[in-house]
Amino acid sequence: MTQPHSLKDLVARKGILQAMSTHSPISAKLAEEAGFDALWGSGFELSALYGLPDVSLITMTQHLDMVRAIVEQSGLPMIADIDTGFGNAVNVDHAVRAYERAGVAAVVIEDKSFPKVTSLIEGGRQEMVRIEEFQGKIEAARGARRDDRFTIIARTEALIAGLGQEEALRRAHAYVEAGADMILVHSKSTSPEEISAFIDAWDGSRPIVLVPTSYPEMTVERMRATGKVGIAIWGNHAMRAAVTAMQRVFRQILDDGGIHNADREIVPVAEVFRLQDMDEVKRLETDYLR
Ligand code: SPV
Ligand code: MG
Repeated sequence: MTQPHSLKDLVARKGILQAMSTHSPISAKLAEEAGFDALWGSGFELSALYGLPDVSLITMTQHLDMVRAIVEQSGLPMIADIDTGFGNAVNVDHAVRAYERAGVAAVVIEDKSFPKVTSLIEGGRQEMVRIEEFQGKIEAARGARRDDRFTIIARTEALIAGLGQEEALRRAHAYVEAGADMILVHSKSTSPEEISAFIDAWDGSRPIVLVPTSYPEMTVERMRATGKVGIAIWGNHAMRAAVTAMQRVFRQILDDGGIHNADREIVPVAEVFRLQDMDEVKRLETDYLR
């Protein structure tokens, strides 16, 4: 399914959009049924799905293949996490063309150097590229898109790297100057104060995108009250929910020596058939198998 969504227009119309993390078409379908506005094509979740750390090991092809499979199964706008853009501005040009063709609504490009290290890890190596270099990447992304409704979100890791508010603001302004449609500012602080200080100082020239994984007191209501936040990304809750459920059920099956109790805790097979659209298979068989 192609997605002629304009995330920029949706934010302007609806206020804060809530994007749920996805790592598979089935997680995207569940997010859509639950009522989220958009999908986050998380690099962290896809890395975890492969059992790998989120340190630029997943290739663009692996991520794009999954994003394509998700977009085919969901009508929600997809915000693709393309990390550092898989290299320099030349790689960004190539990536943006490919992701736009795949039907995604937006990409997020972050200002760390390639290969990157996942943001929320304690003591992670957080190396940034120069501001001018990242401006070139944003300009390359703008130059590569065919439809200007395709939304380019510049992500600064200045707070993650411990460089402070002034540097985060300096970078965010420089990225707007280079043509970013929105600014994602990430923080691993466990209280919302660091992000609140950034938002207070922000001029509001572009909507802010937040991923409040480490500061969960930042609710949608609180974000709305700032008048400056456009998108809330719930960054890894699909994967963490899946891990929680599998750990619980796997343990129970071993403890019980059978599936008799676990079966009461999980959806019936019929629910998976529904998500796979087996009714459509039955219809096709009825109509065409002769
Ligand atoms: C992701 O989900 O891949 C993100 C968010 O980029 S975080 O893992 O918090 O950096
Ligand atoms: Mg990521």
